[in-house]
Amino acid sequence: MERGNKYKQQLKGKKVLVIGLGKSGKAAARALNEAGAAVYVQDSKTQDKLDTQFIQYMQNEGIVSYLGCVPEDMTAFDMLVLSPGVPPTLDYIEKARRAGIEITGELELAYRLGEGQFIAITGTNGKTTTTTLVGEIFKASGRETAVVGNIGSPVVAEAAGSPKDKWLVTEVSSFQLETTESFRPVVSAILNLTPDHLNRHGTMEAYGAAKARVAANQTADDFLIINLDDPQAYALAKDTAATVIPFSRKTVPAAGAYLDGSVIKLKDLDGTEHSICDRSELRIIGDHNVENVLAAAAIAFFAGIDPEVISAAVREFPGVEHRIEFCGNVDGVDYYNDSKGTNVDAAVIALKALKDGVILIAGGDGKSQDFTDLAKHFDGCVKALILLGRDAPVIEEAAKRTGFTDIYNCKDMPECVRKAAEIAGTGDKVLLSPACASWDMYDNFEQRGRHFKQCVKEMLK
Ligand code: UMA
Repeated sequence: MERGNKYKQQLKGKKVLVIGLGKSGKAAARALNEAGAAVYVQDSKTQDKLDTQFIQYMQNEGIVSYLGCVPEDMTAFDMLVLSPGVPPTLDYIEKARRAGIEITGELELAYRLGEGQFIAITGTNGKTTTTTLVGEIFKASGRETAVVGNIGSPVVAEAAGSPKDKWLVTEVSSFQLETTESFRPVVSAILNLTPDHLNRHGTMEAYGAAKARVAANQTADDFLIINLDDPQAYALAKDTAATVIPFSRKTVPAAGAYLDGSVIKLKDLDGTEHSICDRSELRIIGDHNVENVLAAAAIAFFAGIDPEVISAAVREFPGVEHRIEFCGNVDGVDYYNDSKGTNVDAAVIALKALKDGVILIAGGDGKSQDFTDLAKHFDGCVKALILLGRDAPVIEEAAKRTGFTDIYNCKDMPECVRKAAEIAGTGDKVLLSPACASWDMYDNFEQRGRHFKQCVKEMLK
């Protein structure tokens, strides 16, 4: 019997508690309900703070909820399905684990509930750009494609009941991978590995181990596309049985994707080479984007897509919102929205791409990061630093330690943008790349990025 139908049968009548009622939890609860499970839901928020439409759905379907509280008896359930933002180490979840209750996540559930084939892309940075580009290439090839996951749309909504010829191009986060068990993508990718989410994972080892789970169940028939130029990321290839395919800007691998001078090329397992395009033809800027293109080209190629289709899609790709997104020129100053720069490494990447004359707006929820590496990149690149959000003082301290003193503290985004406009001269670039999560001031990085763009737009009027 097929994977999805078999699992549906196992779910019938099972008592499943879905934890977290954001995008993932709501989609998981719906899929479980449709599969015939007895669904329960829990969220730390009270009912008045949750989606009214979904509350109505739960009432109609007789789904029991624990809102603003936790169930007293966790042993009453057969399985827990965690949303990615819910740490598996919470007390009541640990209690259930100790009682032998199965604990899984939305990604694993999605995998079990359908037949679709997975492409799974992880890494600290570049996931969304690479996933979007891979999605574009797959669509251009004529395959039935859904672009899902950490990128913003729950996997289970597209994967449950999916047929074998449907491709789920999935951005996967370490949070989602932490709870996988049998998840096995046809092609996986690890783009890079630098410190992030250490407040959740504790150590770099644990964070890396979560990322490595993307290839844990792959076999030699599957491919792991991995960054040869990033030793920490590349080390994660050691435990997989997948066929490992490197991509590199610096060396020519035996098979994989690489730069020959300025030409992006692919090399098949038998040594056959294919030119994709010159890097100057790309519409997205920076070395990091060359890496994203190398990874995307290798992913698509080893999933069986024609190099000509890859070449055309890569040349046309305009980039993604909130990633070094050009949002206008006001009085000779370029404004860039990089709200997705939610960690130090991402912000450094944006600084490197813009090179010099940068007025940097940063700050937010710093996730216990060390900002020294960010501050080290200011010299010769950043003219002024404008800070906002909860962990602004931590960044200020790191900047001052490196001798950087052109620092301004602002209370909100409009004040930041006004200050930046006041400081910037012709030819300068104002960059929002916070190096922090947005959660101290906004619901998510998209809302923060849109607010920045709105502030810029108002100056354009
Ligand atoms: N909640 C609890 N208890 C907790 C934590 C959260 O009840 O301990 C509840 C919250 O009250 C809220 C719900 O859980 O109602 C939110 O769940 P969630 O945080 O898992 O968020 P979702 O809306 O389901 O969005 C998640 C991803 N969010 C996180 O991983 C934090 C989204 O990635 C993803 O797009 C979405 O699933 C669809 O798959 C966002 C993200 O910030 C973009 N990801 C991190 C990143 O990229 O750095 C990993």
